[in-house]
Amino acid sequence: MKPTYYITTPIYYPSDKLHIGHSYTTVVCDAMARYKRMRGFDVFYLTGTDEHGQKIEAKAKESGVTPQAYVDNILISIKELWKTMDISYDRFIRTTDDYHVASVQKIFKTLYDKGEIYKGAYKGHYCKPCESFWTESQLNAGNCPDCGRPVENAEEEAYFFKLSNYTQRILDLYEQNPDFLQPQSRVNEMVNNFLKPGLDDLCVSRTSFTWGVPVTFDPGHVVYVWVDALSNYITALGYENDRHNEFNRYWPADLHMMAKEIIRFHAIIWPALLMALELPLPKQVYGHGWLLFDGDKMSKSKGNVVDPMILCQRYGVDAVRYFLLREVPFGQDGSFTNEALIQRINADLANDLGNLVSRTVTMVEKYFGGTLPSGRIADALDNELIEMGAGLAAKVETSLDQLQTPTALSEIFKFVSRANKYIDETAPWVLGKDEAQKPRLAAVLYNLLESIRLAGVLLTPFMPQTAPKIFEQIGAGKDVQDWESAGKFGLLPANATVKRGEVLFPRIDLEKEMEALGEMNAPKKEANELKKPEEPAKPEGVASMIDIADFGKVELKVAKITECERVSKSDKLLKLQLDDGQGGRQVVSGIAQWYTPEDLIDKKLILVANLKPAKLRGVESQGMLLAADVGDSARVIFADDDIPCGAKVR
Ligand code: ME8
Repeated sequence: MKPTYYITTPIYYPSDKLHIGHSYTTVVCDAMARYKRMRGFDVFYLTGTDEHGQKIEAKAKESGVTPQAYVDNILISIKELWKTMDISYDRFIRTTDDYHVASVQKIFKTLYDKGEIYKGAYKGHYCKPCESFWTESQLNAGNCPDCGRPVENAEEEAYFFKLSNYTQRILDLYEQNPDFLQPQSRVNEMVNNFLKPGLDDLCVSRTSFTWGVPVTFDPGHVVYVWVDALSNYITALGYENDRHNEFNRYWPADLHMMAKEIIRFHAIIWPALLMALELPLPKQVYGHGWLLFDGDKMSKSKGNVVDPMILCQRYGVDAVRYFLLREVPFGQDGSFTNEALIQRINADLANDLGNLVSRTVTMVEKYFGGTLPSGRIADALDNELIEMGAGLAAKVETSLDQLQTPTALSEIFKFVSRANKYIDETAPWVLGKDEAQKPRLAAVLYNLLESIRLAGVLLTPFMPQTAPKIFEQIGAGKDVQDWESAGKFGLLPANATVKRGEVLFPRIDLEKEMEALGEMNAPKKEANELKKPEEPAKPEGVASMIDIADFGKVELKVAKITECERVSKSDKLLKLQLDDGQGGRQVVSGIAQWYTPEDLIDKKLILVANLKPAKLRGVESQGMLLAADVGDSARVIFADDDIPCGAKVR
């Protein structure tokens, strides 16, 4: 029996179009799934959509459709994207699938019957945009401490999961299974920010909205977010339902993959729920870094989304996949820029790989009419290439077994470069001039074809559309395309016939392309946009006008962030120490969802210096910093580094 490998992406919110950040996780998982299949594993790759909740309910209302119609519509583009990107998932789960809903209801009831869930009340104030309840003492001047917007009074009957009982068991889990949560830095984050201070019980039902899984034994309650969402990993396999039947075969999961912002839910709440259900725990939870765009986490709400569909249309699916898998050291944050993408395509794919294939195939056609003779003369010059080729699969395996797709690809491309260098060293065009050198020339070209085959096999999980094109051009049959065949140099039959094909990766003119992209991004000018309205009472989007004296009451100053850390037990708050040019001060700000402390240290920002101090989550805040609202999120307004601390802003 084959060993099994169960890998999952998060289930994505279908609240908007998916962006290149979602493609990142999905493509990494796809490469791993393909790799494991090639290595003989019985793979199950799960992805899907997380379709319930108040946000979706509100968005549907805004669009004038039912929530179900709203998610059905977005689902079409999500599935289309995964099809385009060649994502080889084995199942796509929607949390609105009837079997999932029924399973979640059973799971909730089981937890209740076991005494793991109890009824309580959620009292306080509710911030609608943040979907957060706040207690009186947490409010900032009566407003939401995260976004500063007004809140509504609220008290809600709710069920709670006894998460607080699991603090020690989760700590033990990390200690006894160092691989459970990776990379290691995420463990420190969980332990210091959440486990050491002690876990709070978790609100798991709501009555203030209806778009969710109904609680069977208490009408009016719907299951709240994480019990519904996290359970997808087991309901998709048939846990507590008859629709599917793979639970025993694939559970526990080998790998839950996601970016770092939802690690807490997967590495604390999920194992606690599974412990409560007395089910085995996943073998690994991996929190990769963020793809940053202009230094920000790219997200749907920030307006700086790069549409993966457009990128695939312009550059080809495999070029985009290659970039995602190659560019960013896995586990860390990395930048996405169109320029970097184009440079990678030109340097690695067009110049190195594409050229190697087209030069080699052209020479085999030119000197031998497309088929090499069997008589070949070897030379000591060949040894380095052959040895490197024979050892390549093992190196790629080592990297991939640690999820390091960038290292695996870098090894393959080192070999591709080595093969290109081999062409320069052996100078086939010189050998081709002398009939007596033909057997030597045949050996050189065979070594090149074989090198290309090895690279093609090992590139298959990453670039599933390019590998077959390579095999076709070099005449490599199915029997020399499997993973095992990459472990040996010399398996391509001597009489393989090459066939020149299309250029694999056309070179892109960087300057022209950047210009074209710039035009695509430029806001479209309406014909009447240039006409000024006659006498505007106030600019559009402005709530009320003030005079200069009103503005003068606000003291704005430039300050530098000297220290920064998360406020414990809060997902949203960061505590910043600022050099304000006057001995320093502490400010607490609700930006932890969008910035890590490392993003902020040493940056300069604009401080509202004369705001009355307030306590946020019990931590004193002396002022606030300026940030721009972008969709549902906030972006800090940074100041130039050469402006001195304490400089007045007016
Ligand atoms: O969190 N860089 O869904 P979501 C890298 N429904 N990865 C990114 C990214 C970026 N800039 N932006 C998004 C949810 N991702 C919940 C999950 S799971 C039971 C429920 C990827 O649509 C990354 O994998 O907000 C991140 O964790 C996920 O999308 C969040 O997707």
